[in-house]
Amino acid sequence: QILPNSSEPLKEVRVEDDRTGLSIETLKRAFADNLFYIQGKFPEIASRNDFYMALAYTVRDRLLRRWLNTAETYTRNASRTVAYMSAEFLMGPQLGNNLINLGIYDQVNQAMKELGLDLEELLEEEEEPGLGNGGLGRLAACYLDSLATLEIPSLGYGIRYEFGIFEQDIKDGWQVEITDKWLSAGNPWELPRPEWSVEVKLGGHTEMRADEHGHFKVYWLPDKIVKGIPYDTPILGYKTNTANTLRLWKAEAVESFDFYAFDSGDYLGAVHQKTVSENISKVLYPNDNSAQGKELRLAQQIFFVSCSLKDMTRIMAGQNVPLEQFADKFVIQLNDTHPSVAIPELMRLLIDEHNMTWDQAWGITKKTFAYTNHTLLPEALERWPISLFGRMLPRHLEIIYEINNRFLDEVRMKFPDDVDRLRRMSLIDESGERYVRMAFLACVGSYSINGVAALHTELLQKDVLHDFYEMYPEKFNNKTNGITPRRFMVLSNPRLCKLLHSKIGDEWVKNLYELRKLEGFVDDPEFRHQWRQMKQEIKQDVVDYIKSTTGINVNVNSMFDIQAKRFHEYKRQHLNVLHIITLYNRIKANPNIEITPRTFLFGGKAAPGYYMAKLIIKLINSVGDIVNRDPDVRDRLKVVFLKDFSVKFAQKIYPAAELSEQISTAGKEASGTGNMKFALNGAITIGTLDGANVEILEEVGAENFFLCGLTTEEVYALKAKGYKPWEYYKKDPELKLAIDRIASGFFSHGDPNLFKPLVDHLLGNDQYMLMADYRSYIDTQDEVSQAYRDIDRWTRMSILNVARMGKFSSDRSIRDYCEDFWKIQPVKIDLKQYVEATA
Ligand code: GPW
Repeated sequence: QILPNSSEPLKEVRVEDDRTGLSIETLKRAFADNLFYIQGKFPEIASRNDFYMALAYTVRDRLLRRWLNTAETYTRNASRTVAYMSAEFLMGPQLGNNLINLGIYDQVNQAMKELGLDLEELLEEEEEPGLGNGGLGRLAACYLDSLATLEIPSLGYGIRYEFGIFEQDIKDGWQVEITDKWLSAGNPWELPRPEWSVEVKLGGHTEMRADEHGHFKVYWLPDKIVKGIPYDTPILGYKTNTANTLRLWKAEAVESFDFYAFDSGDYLGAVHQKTVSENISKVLYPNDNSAQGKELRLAQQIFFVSCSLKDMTRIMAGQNVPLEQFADKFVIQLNDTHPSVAIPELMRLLIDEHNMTWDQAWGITKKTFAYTNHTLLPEALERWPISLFGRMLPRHLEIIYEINNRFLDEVRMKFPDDVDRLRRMSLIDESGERYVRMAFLACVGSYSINGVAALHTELLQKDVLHDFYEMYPEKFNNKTNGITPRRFMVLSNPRLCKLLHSKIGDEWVKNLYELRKLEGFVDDPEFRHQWRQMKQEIKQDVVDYIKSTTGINVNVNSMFDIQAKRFHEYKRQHLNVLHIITLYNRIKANPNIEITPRTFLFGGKAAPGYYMAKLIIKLINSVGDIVNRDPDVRDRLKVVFLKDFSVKFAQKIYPAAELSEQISTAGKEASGTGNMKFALNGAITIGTLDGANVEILEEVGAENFFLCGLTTEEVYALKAKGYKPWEYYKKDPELKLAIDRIASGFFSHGDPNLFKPLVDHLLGNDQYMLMADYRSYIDTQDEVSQAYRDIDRWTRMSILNVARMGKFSSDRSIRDYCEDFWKIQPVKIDLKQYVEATA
């Protein structure tokens, strides 16, 4: 680090008021300045995006002061830091959230108004960074918000994908994918830090050679090197001065490659090499809860993990912390196994590049990592074919073999003469083609293993990781997921916030348990009236939105019944469809039947290669086409597929929900977090005893939750005794008719082939047991319809759901992580008037 050595160094630089001031006048001046000097536009020729950018830079300036203050404090104190490693960060739009967390939403709103602009419109303009698939990526983003709000020194480490999750269009009822060019208009929230670039080795082979002292050492001779460039985004806490960092790596070719190729005259070859390197951070894999085992994906994993670990050693060197203290300086949280190759990579760095002994390096590694498991689904558990793994990471494979040898010795010691156990627990699956089992590697290399909801953790211990639980019971713990109330309430639901403000103040934003105070108002008819009024206004906005985007007329007085999440058979969107068809069939059988009017809203993407999920989307649209047009229905049922579900869109939709569909097969959804977002916004859940639904039910009370379906034990028992979906179909006339209508081509212009694969699945093996849960689901839905007719009862339920959501704040989750095993304390950041310049 170069410090100015003049007798009067750049000690203090005055930070311009226009870059820090929060008054309306200052904000307006700063905005005009940024429009002129950054965008290079005057108002008459400025586009809406220019105005958005000018405002974004105005806000970023205000973040920068807090960001640099924070970095400076952490550096000076060499603070213990959480490194949250994740292949996905589904951040959502930044502008609105930063306004909320800075506490200047109203000022900026007013400033824009005085300039003749509309803040809402500018917020709409932002292209969100969709660098995640769903729950796992969004959880990472909520955790960054809570870490900053709780003033915990932390860094998010991930990949700066050039293309995030694809944009979804619907053509003829089918999903069509469009590439997500989120960076095309520029990203005002990030700062590239090329000076902190690092190099990552790939491929090649290893050799034993004597070093300069005559000691034998392993050398890895890669056949490829790529450069990682960090891009930093500030993560501001809510009404604190803490601004932590999200550091995402972009892959580029190293210059030496160009020189090499130029020398040999292979100009096109050099350019090609460049493309190959840059491919690494090109695109997010669009699979949720399914591991594809692709080479490029492994390259992404080692790429960001290696960059991040080297970045951490650089930080330590800058703070004069010796490498022996790695585990004291950093705790690395592995967001599922996607970053678990960090375990052998840290071993390699410590041994090969910093000359530690195996035992020293292993001692540090085991104290550094903590692993969060997010799924029980076998197809989502990552395993890498040994051949592929060894080709790309020959040194890491050697290290994994050595970890495995020593680990199996430990197992042998604890469980003598148990050969089958050794086979089951080996980090290498040798039952057929050989694989590295990444979840097992993560278990062995971490000091903590956590599930994401109580039931999920229990099932991990009983089932998927049972052997590891017996081996290391002390490592296992539960950390039930949470969501940030800043984005999913303060920012997204201003109407509800206003009402809450008038009754219980704003303390709940930082302490969500404060919502309990609402319970005192459930018996107040005036309050209940206001509550309903509020919901009605929000619903009307969505009605208008649907009308303008799809042309469909939705009855604002119908129940808004919403299922918004990734499409996956285990999540059972098609069970919801069977309910819609059942209601439709009842109307067809008796057009004058009494029916509670409902609007069924669906949102979510299917993985591009997941045929069955895409067929379910097509089914929803096909059923909608019939139901929405049939005059017998008389507008009592509407089915709407809201395309391109995203964080931005989610924020619009959760507040309007009245019924939240959380109907996964018991034992399949690790936690779910959409369930929490809906309930926090006053929707009532219809759900199975799965994931965090169990805990939501526990918190809100059974009388404020619609429970349906088999329990996990019942699912297991039914599987064991031989599940026959056909029998349910035969015995239940409503079920039979619903299935028959799909199978006959009723919803597919008479074509019985279109949905045949789906019908065959359901009547054949029905892996997710829709047939078994159908009757319970339908009967519970009938209770829902009854309850909705009792306006007072429904309103009470809605209020009590909100009042009892305290537990599901991500602040609670993060506090639990900190206290239980991160062992890390908040660090207060003083906001200085001046920023020191350290050249
Ligand atoms: F398979 N989750 C997800 F475990 O969104 F890696 N994507 C994924 O690829 C995986 C899990 C993985 C979700 C879980 O499905 C959901 O139940 C959970 O609430 C969420 O992760 C956050 O923990």
